[in-house]
Amino acid sequence: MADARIVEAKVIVTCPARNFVTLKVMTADGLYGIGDGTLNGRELAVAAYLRDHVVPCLIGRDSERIEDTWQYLYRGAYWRRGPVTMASISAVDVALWDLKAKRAQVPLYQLLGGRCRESVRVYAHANGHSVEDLIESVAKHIELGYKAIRVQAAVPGVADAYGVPHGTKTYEPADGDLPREETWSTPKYLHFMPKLMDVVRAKFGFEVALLHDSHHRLTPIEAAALGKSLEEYQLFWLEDLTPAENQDGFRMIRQHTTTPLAVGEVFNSVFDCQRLIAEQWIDYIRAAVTHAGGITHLRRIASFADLYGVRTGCHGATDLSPVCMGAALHFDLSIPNFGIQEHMPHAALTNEVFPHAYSYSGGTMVPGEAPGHGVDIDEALAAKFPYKRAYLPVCRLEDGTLHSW
Ligand code: GCO
Ligand code: MG
Repeated sequence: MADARIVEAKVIVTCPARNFVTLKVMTADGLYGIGDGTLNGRELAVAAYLRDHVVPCLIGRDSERIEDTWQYLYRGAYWRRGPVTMASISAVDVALWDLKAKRAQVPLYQLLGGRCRESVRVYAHANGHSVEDLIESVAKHIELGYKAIRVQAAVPGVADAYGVPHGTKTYEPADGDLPREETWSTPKYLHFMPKLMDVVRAKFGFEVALLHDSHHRLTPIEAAALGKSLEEYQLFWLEDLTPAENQDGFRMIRQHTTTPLAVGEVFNSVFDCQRLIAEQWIDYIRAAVTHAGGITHLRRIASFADLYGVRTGCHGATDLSPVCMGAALHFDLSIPNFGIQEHMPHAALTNEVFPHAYSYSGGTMVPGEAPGHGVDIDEALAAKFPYKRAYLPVCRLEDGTLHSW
């Protein structure tokens, strides 16, 4: 008889090219499941929350009771929501889904209702220090088979545009032992963007889907102006135009432009997007498995969004571990209102520490057929890369005012 009681749960913090927080949950019958709890720049807060407050509550619980465990950790804490809490709950939730699917010996998507599609459409990141560099980067990604590409380029006269690497390194924003300070100008950006999109469309035509991320830097009226100025370039989406703490800010953007809107990579609960979705102010919800309470809560968000014709576009940056990517691909495959999945490939070293069943080909990904979510952690290798403090940058306007990064 299988004994699914939890006997141990380990928090593993490792830095193979960048920091990751992983929870490994073990059951009495010798199975284990793993979940991702990485919160970029604040990793150790999640590790402590898990180790000191969550793990003691897990020992002896029935690992098969996923929903009940979710409710226990969410309602039971009294203090609800917040990125640290929700990343911790997610780590547990994904580990339990992994365990349940392994015990049933099926790939996770089978427990989520089975496949709604054959594969998952993904988008890549192209960027450049100049328009020419960007064009080269887009061409390279088209060659790799991507049909959807996010474009970010340096803005003339602006010291640090979002999404462009410093020097020749691969883009990885959390690179400072203390937060690096970047400088930003919205007027210069708004002036430049239509020119940029004009060049990209002239060069590549309208077949490739183009996306762009404003990274929370605009006011609602600036965002509305940007959306309007880019309409003729028919973008797949404009992302994070304005900070979304005030969901009503999106009402104004929506009144002025038909450019599709995506938001939500920093959301951690359905309550962060309840009005955005119900008022149909957005087209894509970007919440991620790791930051929005795991598969259990992300399914709830997606089901709610489906009622209003809003599709998903899960965050998939490198600061979400391969465990998150694996879980996201099972989720993407199984929901009716899937839109697109972000794909920012991990470093080779990260992939070595997290061997996985998922794969990319021709602009799409599949999670693979391994039981569970199909992602593992090589603990011995992980132990060779201890945590290294790393911060995301902060952003200031040209007069020194602190702005959203
Ligand atoms: C995106 C993002 C990210 C974030 C990063 C912060 O992929 O759309 O905006 O790259 O900046 O995840 O930790
Ligand atoms: Mg983003």
